[in-house]
Amino acid sequence: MHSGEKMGKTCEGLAIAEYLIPVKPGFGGFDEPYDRASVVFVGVPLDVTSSYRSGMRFAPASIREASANLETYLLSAGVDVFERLGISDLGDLRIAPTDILETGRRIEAVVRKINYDGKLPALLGGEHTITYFALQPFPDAFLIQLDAHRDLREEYMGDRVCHATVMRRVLDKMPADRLLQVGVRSCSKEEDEFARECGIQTYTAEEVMENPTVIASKIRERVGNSPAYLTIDIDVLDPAFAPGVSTPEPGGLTTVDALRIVRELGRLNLCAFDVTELAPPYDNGAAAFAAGKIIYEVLASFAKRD
Ligand SMILES: [Mn+2]
Repeated sequence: MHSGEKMGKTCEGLAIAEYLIPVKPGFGGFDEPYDRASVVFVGVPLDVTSSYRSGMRFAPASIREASANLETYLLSAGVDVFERLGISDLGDLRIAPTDILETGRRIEAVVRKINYDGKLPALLGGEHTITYFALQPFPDAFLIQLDAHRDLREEYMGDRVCHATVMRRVLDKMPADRLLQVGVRSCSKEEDEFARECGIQTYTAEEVMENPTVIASKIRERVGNSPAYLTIDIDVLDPAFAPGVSTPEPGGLTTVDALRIVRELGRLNLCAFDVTELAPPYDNGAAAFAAGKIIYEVLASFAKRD
Protein backbone atom coordinates (compact mmCIF):
# COMPACT_ATOMS: atom_id res chain seq x y z
CA MET A 1 0.00 0.00 0.00
CA HIS A 2 1.20 3.46 -0.76
CA SER A 3 1.98 5.31 2.45
CA GLY A 4 -0.28 8.23 1.55
CA GLU A 5 -3.25 5.89 1.25
CA LYS A 6 -2.92 4.43 4.72
CA MET A 7 -4.52 7.51 6.11
CA GLY A 8 -7.87 7.35 4.41
CA LYS A 9 -10.15 10.11 5.58
CA THR A 10 -9.65 9.69 9.30
CA CYS A 11 -6.65 10.16 11.52
CA GLU A 12 -7.79 7.98 14.35
CA GLY A 13 -4.99 5.63 15.26
CA LEU A 14 -2.83 6.97 12.47
CA ALA A 15 0.78 6.04 13.03
CA ILE A 16 2.87 8.96 11.85
CA ALA A 17 6.01 7.87 13.72
CA GLU A 18 7.32 6.12 10.61
CA TYR A 19 7.48 9.50 8.87
CA LEU A 20 9.49 11.18 11.63
CA ILE A 21 13.08 11.24 12.86
CA PRO A 22 13.23 12.30 16.55
CA VAL A 23 15.47 15.30 17.30
CA LYS A 24 16.54 16.32 20.82
CA PRO A 25 16.49 18.97 22.08
CA GLY A 26 13.43 20.19 20.25
CA PHE A 27 12.27 23.76 19.62
CA GLY A 28 13.10 25.87 22.68
CA GLY A 29 14.75 22.90 24.35
CA PHE A 30 11.89 22.07 26.70
CA ASP A 31 10.63 18.85 25.12
CA GLU A 32 7.11 18.65 26.55
CA PRO A 33 5.44 15.30 25.87
CA TYR A 34 3.14 15.30 22.83
CA ASP A 35 0.06 14.44 24.89
CA ARG A 36 0.41 17.58 27.01
CA ALA A 37 1.27 19.91 24.12
CA SER A 38 -0.96 22.54 22.55
CA VAL A 39 1.68 23.48 19.95
CA VAL A 40 3.64 20.82 18.06
CA PHE A 41 6.76 21.56 16.00
CA VAL A 42 7.90 19.46 13.06
CA GLY A 43 11.03 20.11 11.01
CA VAL A 44 10.52 19.68 7.27
CA PRO A 45 14.02 19.87 5.73
CA LEU A 46 12.75 19.77 2.13
CA ASP A 47 15.47 21.19 -0.11
CA VAL A 48 15.05 19.92 -3.66
CA THR A 49 13.55 22.56 -6.01
CA SER A 50 15.74 25.57 -5.29
CA SER A 51 16.48 27.60 -8.40
CA TYR A 52 19.41 29.43 -6.86
CA ARG A 53 21.08 28.57 -3.58
CA SER A 54 20.10 25.62 -1.42
CA GLY A 55 20.79 24.72 2.19
CA MET A 56 17.22 24.86 3.50
CA ARG A 57 17.69 21.29 4.74
CA PHE A 58 19.82 22.76 7.54
CA ALA A 59 17.17 25.26 8.62
CA PRO A 60 15.18 23.23 11.20
CA ALA A 61 18.38 22.51 13.16
CA SER A 62 19.48 26.16 12.96
CA ILE A 63 16.12 27.48 14.12
CA ARG A 64 16.05 24.99 17.01
CA GLU A 65 19.56 26.06 18.05
CA ALA A 66 18.61 29.74 17.91
CA SER A 67 15.36 29.06 19.80
CA ALA A 68 17.29 27.51 22.67
CA ASN A 69 19.40 30.67 22.94
CA LEU A 70 16.57 33.22 22.91
CA GLU A 71 14.49 34.15 25.94
CA THR A 72 11.13 32.41 26.16
CA TYR A 73 9.71 35.41 28.01
CA LEU A 74 8.45 38.04 25.56
CA LEU A 75 8.76 41.56 26.88
CA SER A 76 6.21 42.79 24.30
CA ALA A 77 3.54 40.37 25.50
CA GLY A 78 4.52 39.96 29.15
CA VAL A 79 4.26 36.21 28.58
CA ASP A 80 6.62 33.27 28.93
CA VAL A 81 5.49 31.05 26.09
CA PHE A 82 6.56 27.84 27.79
CA GLU A 83 4.58 28.73 30.91
CA ARG A 84 1.45 29.43 28.88
CA LEU A 85 1.69 26.79 26.15
CA GLY A 86 2.71 23.15 26.14
CA ILE A 87 5.22 22.93 23.30
CA SER A 88 6.39 19.65 21.84
CA ASP A 89 8.67 18.84 18.90
CA LEU A 90 8.20 15.64 16.91
CA GLY A 91 11.56 16.01 15.17
CA ASP A 92 12.13 16.05 11.42
CA LEU A 93 9.99 14.64 8.66
CA ARG A 94 11.66 11.94 6.58
CA ILE A 95 12.07 13.46 3.12
CA ALA A 96 11.71 11.25 0.05
CA PRO A 97 14.58 12.93 -1.82
CA THR A 98 13.42 12.29 -5.40
CA ASP A 99 9.65 12.15 -4.85
CA ILE A 100 8.18 15.48 -3.84
CA LEU A 101 4.60 14.20 -3.97
CA GLU A 102 5.42 11.39 -1.54
CA THR A 103 7.14 13.91 0.74
CA GLY A 104 4.00 16.02 0.39
CA ARG A 105 1.76 13.13 1.42
CA ARG A 106 3.86 12.69 4.56
CA ILE A 107 3.67 16.41 5.37
CA GLU A 108 -0.09 16.36 4.94
CA ALA A 109 -0.48 13.22 7.08
CA VAL A 110 1.56 14.63 9.95
CA VAL A 111 -0.22 18.00 9.92
CA ARG A 112 -3.62 16.31 9.69
CA LYS A 113 -2.82 14.15 12.69
CA ILE A 114 -1.59 17.03 14.86
CA ASN A 115 -4.69 19.03 13.96
CA TYR A 116 -6.93 16.03 14.61
CA ASP A 117 -5.43 15.79 18.09
CA GLY A 118 -6.47 19.39 18.74
CA LYS A 119 -2.97 20.87 18.63
CA LEU A 120 -1.43 23.68 16.57
CA PRO A 121 1.04 22.39 13.94
CA ALA A 122 4.17 24.57 13.62
CA LEU A 123 6.42 23.65 10.71
CA LEU A 124 10.10 24.54 10.39
CA GLY A 125 10.97 24.45 6.66
CA GLY A 126 12.55 23.67 4.36
CA GLU A 127 11.60 25.26 1.10
CA HIS A 128 8.31 27.05 0.65
CA THR A 129 6.80 24.17 -1.36
CA ILE A 130 5.87 22.53 1.97
CA THR A 131 3.02 25.00 2.50
CA TYR A 132 0.94 23.56 -0.34
CA PHE A 133 0.88 20.15 1.32
CA ALA A 134 0.55 21.40 4.90
CA LEU A 135 -2.48 23.48 3.92
CA GLN A 136 -4.49 20.50 2.62
CA PRO A 137 -6.16 19.62 5.96
CA PHE A 138 -7.59 23.18 6.14
CA PRO A 139 -9.84 23.68 3.10
CA ASP A 140 -11.68 26.63 4.68
CA ALA A 141 -8.66 28.57 5.93
CA PHE A 142 -7.35 31.94 4.87
CA LEU A 143 -3.69 31.80 3.88
CA ILE A 144 -1.60 34.75 5.04
CA GLN A 145 1.73 34.73 3.22
CA LEU A 146 4.59 36.91 4.48
CA ASP A 147 7.00 36.82 1.56
CA ALA A 148 9.11 39.02 -0.72
CA HIS A 149 7.75 36.99 -3.65
CA ARG A 150 4.33 36.03 -4.93
CA ASP A 151 5.26 32.42 -5.86
CA LEU A 152 2.43 32.48 -8.44
CA ARG A 153 4.14 31.09 -11.54
CA GLU A 154 2.18 28.44 -13.43
CA GLU A 155 5.45 26.55 -13.82
CA TYR A 156 9.11 27.25 -13.26
CA MET A 157 11.89 25.63 -15.25
CA GLY A 158 9.49 22.83 -16.13
CA ASP A 159 8.31 22.22 -12.55
CA ARG A 160 4.66 22.67 -11.63
CA VAL A 161 5.21 21.97 -7.92
CA CYS A 162 8.15 23.97 -6.60
CA HIS A 163 9.07 26.95 -4.45
CA ALA A 164 8.24 29.43 -7.25
CA THR A 165 4.79 27.98 -8.06
CA VAL A 166 3.57 27.02 -4.62
CA MET A 167 0.89 29.71 -4.26
CA ARG A 168 -0.39 29.06 -7.80
CA ARG A 169 -0.88 25.40 -6.85
CA VAL A 170 -2.65 26.52 -3.67
CA LEU A 171 -5.02 28.56 -5.85
CA ASP A 172 -5.80 25.50 -7.99
CA LYS A 173 -7.92 24.49 -4.99
CA MET A 174 -8.53 27.65 -2.94
CA PRO A 175 -10.51 30.79 -3.88
CA ALA A 176 -8.11 33.68 -4.53
CA ASP A 177 -9.88 35.97 -2.09
CA ARG A 178 -8.59 33.81 0.75
CA LEU A 179 -4.92 34.42 -0.09
CA LEU A 180 -3.31 37.54 1.40
CA GLN A 181 0.23 38.38 0.27
CA VAL A 182 2.18 40.59 2.66
CA GLY A 183 5.63 42.14 2.18
CA VAL A 184 5.69 41.57 -1.59
CA ARG A 185 8.36 43.36 -3.63
CA SER A 186 9.25 40.99 -6.44
CA CYS A 187 7.39 39.05 -9.12
CA SER A 188 7.16 38.61 -12.87
CA LYS A 189 4.81 40.72 -14.98
CA GLU A 190 2.65 37.63 -15.52
CA GLU A 191 2.42 36.93 -11.80
CA ASP A 192 1.43 40.53 -11.14
CA GLU A 193 -1.26 40.45 -13.84
CA PHE A 194 -2.55 37.13 -12.53
CA ALA A 195 -2.70 38.51 -8.97
CA ARG A 196 -4.65 41.56 -10.14
CA GLU A 197 -7.06 39.52 -12.28
CA CYS A 198 -7.82 37.19 -9.36
CA GLY A 199 -8.05 40.05 -6.89
CA ILE A 200 -5.42 38.69 -4.52
CA GLN A 201 -5.12 41.06 -1.56
CA THR A 202 -1.57 42.37 -1.65
CA TYR A 203 0.35 44.55 0.78
CA THR A 204 3.76 45.53 -0.57
CA ALA A 205 6.83 45.66 1.67
CA GLU A 206 6.73 49.46 1.60
CA GLU A 207 3.06 49.53 2.59
CA VAL A 208 3.80 47.23 5.52
CA MET A 209 6.79 49.30 6.62
CA GLU A 210 4.70 52.51 6.61
CA ASN A 211 2.69 51.03 9.47
CA PRO A 212 2.83 47.31 10.21
CA THR A 213 0.16 47.50 12.91
CA VAL A 214 -2.38 49.17 10.61
CA ILE A 215 -1.79 46.55 7.89
CA ALA A 216 -2.13 43.78 10.48
CA SER A 217 -5.44 45.28 11.66
CA LYS A 218 -6.73 45.28 8.06
CA ILE A 219 -5.77 41.63 7.74
CA ARG A 220 -7.47 40.76 11.03
CA GLU A 221 -10.60 42.59 9.89
CA ARG A 222 -10.64 40.64 6.63
CA VAL A 223 -10.02 37.23 8.21
CA GLY A 224 -12.21 37.68 11.27
CA ASN A 225 -12.66 34.45 13.21
CA SER A 226 -12.08 32.18 10.22
CA PRO A 227 -9.25 29.67 10.47
CA ALA A 228 -5.97 31.20 9.34
CA TYR A 229 -2.78 29.51 8.14
CA LEU A 230 0.23 31.80 8.54
CA THR A 231 3.19 31.10 6.25
CA ILE A 232 6.34 33.12 6.86
CA ASP A 233 8.95 33.02 4.11
CA ILE A 234 11.91 34.47 5.98
CA ASP A 235 12.95 36.39 2.84
CA VAL A 236 10.14 38.81 3.69
CA LEU A 237 12.89 40.38 5.80
CA ASP A 238 15.46 42.57 4.10
CA PRO A 239 18.69 40.67 3.37
CA ALA A 240 20.39 43.06 5.78
CA PHE A 241 18.41 41.40 8.59
CA ALA A 242 18.24 37.88 7.17
CA PRO A 243 21.06 37.25 4.70
CA GLY A 244 20.75 33.48 5.00
CA VAL A 245 17.83 32.83 2.69
CA SER A 246 17.52 30.96 -0.58
CA THR A 247 16.45 33.93 -2.73
CA PRO A 248 17.36 37.28 -1.14
CA GLU A 249 15.36 40.30 -2.27
CA PRO A 250 16.47 43.81 -1.23
CA GLY A 251 13.95 46.38 0.00
CA GLY A 252 12.33 44.30 2.70
CA LEU A 253 11.03 44.49 6.23
CA THR A 254 13.19 45.11 9.25
CA THR A 255 12.98 42.45 11.95
CA VAL A 256 11.02 44.95 14.06
CA ASP A 257 8.45 45.43 11.24
CA ALA A 258 8.01 41.66 11.07
CA LEU A 259 7.65 41.34 14.84
CA ARG A 260 5.04 44.08 14.87
CA ILE A 261 2.97 42.41 12.20
CA VAL A 262 3.14 38.85 13.58
CA ARG A 263 2.33 40.17 17.05
CA GLU A 264 -1.11 40.99 15.64
CA LEU A 265 -1.46 37.99 13.32
CA GLY A 266 -0.72 35.57 16.17
CA ARG A 267 -4.09 36.59 17.63
CA LEU A 268 -5.95 35.17 14.63
CA ASN A 269 -7.72 31.83 14.83
CA LEU A 270 -4.53 30.07 13.71
CA CYS A 271 -4.89 26.51 12.39
CA ALA A 272 -1.17 26.13 11.59
CA PHE A 273 1.93 28.15 10.77
CA ASP A 274 5.23 27.60 9.04
CA VAL A 275 8.59 29.34 8.54
CA THR A 276 10.35 28.59 5.25
CA GLU A 277 13.26 29.38 2.89
CA LEU A 278 15.94 29.91 5.53
CA ALA A 279 19.34 28.84 4.15
CA PRO A 280 21.73 28.83 7.14
CA PRO A 281 24.99 28.40 5.15
CA TYR A 282 24.67 31.97 3.85
CA ASP A 283 24.94 33.89 7.09
CA ASN A 284 26.33 33.73 10.61
CA GLY A 285 23.04 32.78 12.26
CA ALA A 286 21.26 36.10 11.79
CA ALA A 287 18.35 34.70 9.80
CA ALA A 288 17.90 31.73 12.12
CA PHE A 289 17.77 34.01 15.15
CA ALA A 290 15.32 36.32 13.37
CA ALA A 291 13.17 33.26 12.56
CA GLY A 292 13.34 32.07 16.17
CA LYS A 293 12.36 35.48 17.51
CA ILE A 294 9.46 35.79 15.05
CA ILE A 295 8.21 32.33 16.06
CA TYR A 296 8.35 33.25 19.76
CA GLU A 297 6.40 36.42 19.00
CA VAL A 298 3.71 34.39 17.17
CA LEU A 299 3.53 31.95 20.09
CA ALA A 300 3.26 34.72 22.69
CA SER A 301 0.35 36.32 20.83
CA PHE A 302 -1.24 32.93 20.26
CA ALA A 303 -0.98 32.24 24.00
CA LYS A 304 -2.72 35.52 24.77
CA ARG A 305 -5.47 35.32 22.12
CA ASP A 306 -9.00 35.87 23.31
MN1 LIG B 1 10.12 34.18 -1.06
